[in-house]
Amino acid sequence: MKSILIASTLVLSLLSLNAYAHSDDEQIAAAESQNGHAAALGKPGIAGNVTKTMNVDMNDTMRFTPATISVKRGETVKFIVRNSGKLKHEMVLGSAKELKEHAAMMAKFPEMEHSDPNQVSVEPGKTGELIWQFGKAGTFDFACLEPGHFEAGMRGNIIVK
Ligand SMILES: [Cu+2]
Repeated sequence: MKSILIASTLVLSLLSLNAYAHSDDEQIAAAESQNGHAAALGKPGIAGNVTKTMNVDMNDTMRFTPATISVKRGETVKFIVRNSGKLKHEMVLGSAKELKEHAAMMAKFPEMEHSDPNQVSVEPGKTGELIWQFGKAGTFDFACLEPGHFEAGMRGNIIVK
């Protein structure tokens, strides 16, 4: 009886070791695919290459309109982003994971100024522009990372076909 107990304890600890290793591998795989994902999104676009212009509205109900945007692979899109609310909003392109991490950082450091080519911050009543050349086909994400806005659902998808 005792030997069975020892054996099953051993099996259990082996199982948990295996589970641990497995989740580690998964984390690495997830990180790798995330990096690939970010690069697949594309790169800052050049104004002269714009083939499509899209109007996006942001407002204080914490929504983007439209919240789903379809573009073609390789296409350079100019987003004309209007803030029709009374709060500051922004449109940031990225992977869901990056956006989530960035949102957490913004929550910790609300005064943090950030400006990258994959985003546009727009003051209330103003309009900003973001030019982006999309890469591979896939579904990507965008969000507003003003503190609390991402969490309130201010996000959308870009479907690249
Ligand atoms: Cu916002």
